[in-house]
Amino acid sequence: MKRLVIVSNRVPTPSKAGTAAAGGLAVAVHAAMRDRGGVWFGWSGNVVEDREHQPKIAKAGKITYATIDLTQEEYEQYYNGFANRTLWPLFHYRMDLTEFNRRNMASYFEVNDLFANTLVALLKPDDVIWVHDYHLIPLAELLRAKGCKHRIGFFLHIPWPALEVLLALPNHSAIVRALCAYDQVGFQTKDDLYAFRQYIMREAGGRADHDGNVSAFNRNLRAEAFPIGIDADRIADYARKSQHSRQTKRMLDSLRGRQLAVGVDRLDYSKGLVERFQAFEQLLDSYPEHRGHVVLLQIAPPSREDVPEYMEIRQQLETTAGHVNGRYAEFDWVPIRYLNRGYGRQALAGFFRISSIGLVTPLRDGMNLVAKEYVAAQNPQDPGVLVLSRFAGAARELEGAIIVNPYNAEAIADALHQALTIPLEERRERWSSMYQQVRKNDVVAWQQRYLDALADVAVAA
Ligand code: ADQ
Repeated sequence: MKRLVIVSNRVPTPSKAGTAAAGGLAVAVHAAMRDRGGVWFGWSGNVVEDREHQPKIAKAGKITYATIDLTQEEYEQYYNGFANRTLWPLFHYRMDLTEFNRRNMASYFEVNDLFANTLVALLKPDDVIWVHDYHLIPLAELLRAKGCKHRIGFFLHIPWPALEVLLALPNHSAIVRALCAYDQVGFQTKDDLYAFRQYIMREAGGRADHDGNVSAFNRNLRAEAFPIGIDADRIADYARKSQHSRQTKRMLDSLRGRQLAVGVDRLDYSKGLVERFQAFEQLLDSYPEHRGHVVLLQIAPPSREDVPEYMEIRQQLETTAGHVNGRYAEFDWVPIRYLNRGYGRQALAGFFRISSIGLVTPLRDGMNLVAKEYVAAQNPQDPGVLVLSRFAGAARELEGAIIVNPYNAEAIADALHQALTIPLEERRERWSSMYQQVRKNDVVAWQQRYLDALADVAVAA
């Protein structure tokens, strides 16, 4: 088997690679690499004054970690700037939050060039390279410019925006041209793929057929949807074990027979958290019978704290939680328990298992792994109900969920009421179809499908 080289912006330290602290991409990539092994290359997460020219190498199990540091300026312009204040908001349809300037864009290409230079020195002739996510779209084009003839695939973890939205990016053409330097581009859903094909055909004057063949910018490549999965058996196992843990018992004791709805998200404006709290308030408003009988547990550790929009969303959320609790709390019941911290995967699985509702209502999300983790963690005899945004990629696969429009507080309140009162038989039916899907398309199946397809691409010699 050829050696696999994975490239992602951030490479977690070996001890953190499989933990929840690592976030969606890292959890998935680590699970995918655990058995096959290979090299994982990217940013160490450290910001330094003077960078060393050689990457740091560390080994754990079958994985070799190769990392480089960034300077303060690169961190601000490439990472906080173009990646997280331009591409992230735009690709999540937040044109109002999208900031664009040429300095940040130049830094984005410079850091990609730094990645390319460092990576070239690590490569063996037969390596297969798999690049992840929006931080590194230009990498293949820059590698090719240095003579790299390898098979290179790309997977986008976030949504690909509709044509009209993407056109608001001043350098959209350079970005899509760069993407076409890959041999295979993978998206989370068919909707993302469709939007990409629209750009190729209508804006780039290229061709994109229904079989996934794309020709544009003098390149032929493949583009397909590869919905990402989770390590379903492991989560199910964690959940079974942790239902008897001290932490889960303490949680159950504190509920005193009340029903629990759970939300677990990075603190990000794309996750629809303010709207979620408002919808929960609407539930208490429209259905007074649930007052005092249901609790919303929202776990949301801060992320990207140096970006101003993330400070703002944090404040808004605190204000909204305070408002709902101030309005409805009793001396022995608080409607929203809002926790600004992360938990281990095992503890989370235990919380999922004892929750009657998994509440996943992003305004836009490439996939949303939490939705799948919630399903995997349920007790088959007495499963909870997933209330899921139609704008999460996961909604395309999890048809047993109650699908909601995350902007519509009244409709979410109705869905929550339905979920709280649904008969056991229907809960089981809904859950079992979702569980089968989550197990069938787990993270190993995902990486296998992606890499098999990449191996089949006809690459120009
Ligand atoms: P994220 O935006 O990070 O991922 P998500 O898919 O939900 O979103 O993954 C988050 C991961 O971190 C999950 O495994 C979850 O359990 C964990 N996590 C979240 N909050 C946590 C907390 N408070 N404590 C502990 N663990 C927590 C990006 C895209 C998604 C896409 C993934 C993978 O935005 O759309 O699904 O990559 O492709």
